[in-house]
Amino acid sequence: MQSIYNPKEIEKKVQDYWFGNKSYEVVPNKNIEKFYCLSMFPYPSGNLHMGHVRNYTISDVLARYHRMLGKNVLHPIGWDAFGLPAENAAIDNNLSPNDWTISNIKNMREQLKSLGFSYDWSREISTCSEDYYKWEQWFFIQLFKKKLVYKKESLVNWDPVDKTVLANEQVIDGKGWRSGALVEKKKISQWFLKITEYSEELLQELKEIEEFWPDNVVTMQKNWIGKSNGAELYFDTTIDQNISIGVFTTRPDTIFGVTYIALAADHSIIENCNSSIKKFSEGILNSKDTRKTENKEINGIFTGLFAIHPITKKKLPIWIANYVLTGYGTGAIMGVPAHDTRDYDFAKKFNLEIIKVIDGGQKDNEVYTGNGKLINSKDFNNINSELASKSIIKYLEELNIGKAVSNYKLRDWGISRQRYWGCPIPIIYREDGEVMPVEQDELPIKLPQDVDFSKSGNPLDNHPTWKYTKCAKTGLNAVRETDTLDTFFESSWYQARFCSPNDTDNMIGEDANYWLPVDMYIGGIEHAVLHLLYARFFHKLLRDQKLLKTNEPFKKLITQGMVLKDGSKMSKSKGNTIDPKKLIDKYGADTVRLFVIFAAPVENSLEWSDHGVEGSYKFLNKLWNTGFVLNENKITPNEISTIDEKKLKIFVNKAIIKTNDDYCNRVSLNTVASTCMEILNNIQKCILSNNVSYATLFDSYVTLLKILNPITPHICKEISDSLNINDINNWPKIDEKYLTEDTMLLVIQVNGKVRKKVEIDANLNQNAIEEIIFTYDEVRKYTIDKNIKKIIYIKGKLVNIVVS
Ligand code: ANZ
Repeated sequence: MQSIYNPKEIEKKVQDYWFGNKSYEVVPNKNIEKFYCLSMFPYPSGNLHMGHVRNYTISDVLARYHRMLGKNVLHPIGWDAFGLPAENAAIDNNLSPNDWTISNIKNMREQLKSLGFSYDWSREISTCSEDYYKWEQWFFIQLFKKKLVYKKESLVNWDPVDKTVLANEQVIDGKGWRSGALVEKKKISQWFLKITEYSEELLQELKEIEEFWPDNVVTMQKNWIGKSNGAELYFDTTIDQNISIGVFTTRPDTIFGVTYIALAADHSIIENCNSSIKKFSEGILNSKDTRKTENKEINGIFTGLFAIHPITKKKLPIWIANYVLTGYGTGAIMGVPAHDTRDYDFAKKFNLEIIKVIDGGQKDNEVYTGNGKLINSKDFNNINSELASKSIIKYLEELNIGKAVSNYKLRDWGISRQRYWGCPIPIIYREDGEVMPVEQDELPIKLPQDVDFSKSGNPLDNHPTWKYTKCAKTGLNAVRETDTLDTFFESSWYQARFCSPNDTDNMIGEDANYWLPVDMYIGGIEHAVLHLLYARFFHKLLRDQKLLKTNEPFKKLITQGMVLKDGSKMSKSKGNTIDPKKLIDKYGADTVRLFVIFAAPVENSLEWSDHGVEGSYKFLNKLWNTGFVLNENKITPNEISTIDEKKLKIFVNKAIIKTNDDYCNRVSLNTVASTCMEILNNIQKCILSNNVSYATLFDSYVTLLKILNPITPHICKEISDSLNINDINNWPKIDEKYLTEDTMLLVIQVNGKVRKKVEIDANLNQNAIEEIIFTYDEVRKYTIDKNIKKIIYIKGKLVNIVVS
């Protein structure tokens, strides 16, 4: 063993060994418990950043730990390789998005390797490869046949900077999630995936995982699905006997408080209105302001039309209001100003009647939105809100003018993008008007390579020849769909493809039923809604396609915190990034790994500290030096049994139990690292005091290496090779004997006089005790050169040396 820790040299050597031996390539084995550990795969932007390093170190540590328990661990990596940045880079630098992406992948692959991540590299996938997107096209066709994908003209969120449509999930506070531009409304024909058909399942099956997912993510999923229980009620109108207006309400108990009806700006009734009202509605629809209604100034217009209250038969004015959302519920509401804040504001602004029907002890002129006793509600007076809601629904159901319904906020997923660098949608528009999928044997529909990015708009649409084709069945002329798929489509099923990435006959092979669900999924909280919801949805689609057997893709989820510098997020735009590559060059991968694990609990944000990195490096040097010392000279005697020895054994054994719990149940990795630091300190103290046997020191050190092995695998392998430790990859065993501190106070007498009192191991036998007592100066002083006649030992209490 070399005397100096040289990470550069040993890390390269160890990595070559892992790679050369395919150490982390796995195949299914029904006799071994599996563990599928996955990090959210990276977008190949060019270089790894510290956020990647943190994310991938966490999953690598967990993968390595579970391997030490003897599990069959799948730990794959790949590239989420389609998307706008490649196209933008192509425009800026006159490069092909494909070349740009491939060269970025090459670079980042090397960086991942330099960190020693234990990936099964034989499973590497890239979503922009034809082998991958071919299956998306195949699946799109299956969904088309099942009518789970459809095209419709719709108002979309249009990002004027990226010149593309955005899904609702990609609009954050009215701005594009990538460009940050204020999102506009535009009407175009789009492909949609019917995620709404799975709303209830997406909600119900959360129950299978919510115990293992962070609470906030579960809540965000629930809120996004947004189930409301209520009723749909029908109001006749004075327009025509046959025209009624359906409203959705969560408060049927307030029916006697309805004083007007309000419609969303795209409601069909508006066709019956005059042109100035139609113009007003269009104004609302074209409003660029897509922010939530709460922030918008309330506005509306009276249509001149009336509805009839279903019970009181009173005439109710029909208004158009900007706070009634299009596409939610029925796009119409019953206005109850006394008990709904928005309705109250509206009624105040336009001088509409306010009728109090729920008594919750509120003052006059106060909106009360809670439950209470019904008043001014005829036969339903004095009944509690909840019961009244039920009775009123029942009453209206009997009259056939209402029914109980649930509504979901979740909207169908718009998957069309007017961009080049994505998966082409395998649809053709035939000259006879037929819209149909291509034949399966035409797949993949490849992206053309000769693309001109200098024109604005969709490069696929601009391509001179690509879109012109013929229908394979009829020979009729046709044009291809030039929209490509939203890149969230690719990241929704990669976890299943990793199970049989090279299968050329199936989208997902049988192996997926061995590996899935992912046992541990690690990624950023920014994916709490978008990616996780889509991936859950896809898993159910694939299950219903009989390709998978489980309901959920990710059993346990960990959302790691951000990496901060000086309190703010590390980002290129802030210019406060730390380049992982430079750090690895300077300190080695193990130091970087140890730092990101030790510096903070995985779910918390991690504040960057150069000092902390130095500290990690120092610790690894100390670890190395201790190994060197233990290897070179057996400093302490082999046969000795002291309190310190037992203390060290107890400490180490307890540490095994604690760190096992930290790794496995609590996923508290920073405390594993701190426990390792304590073990090393204890070992060093014992070496200095020279009163612990070599065997115990060595065993303790081996245990330390094993516990630390998942976090800093290079140094642990190199030291264990040097010290001939051959089971470094097995989790350490506990010695049950050393779990409790069992000591006694021994009184040592010489000829009946107390000469020393000492705390010693209660389990020592008489021989061991007789040996120990003569090591104390106080005892030796009275016994040296004396004739020892007898030693009397009273177990667990006292020893009397009789001398003459
Ligand atoms: C009458 C009422 C009285 C209401 C009351 C509330 C309180 P969630 O929980 O979000 O589902 N609503 C229905 N459709 C709407 C739309 N398209 N745009 C805006 N608001 C709409 O809310 C359901 C409630 O939101 C419904 O219950 C309706 O107002 C309103 F004291 O009906 B309520």
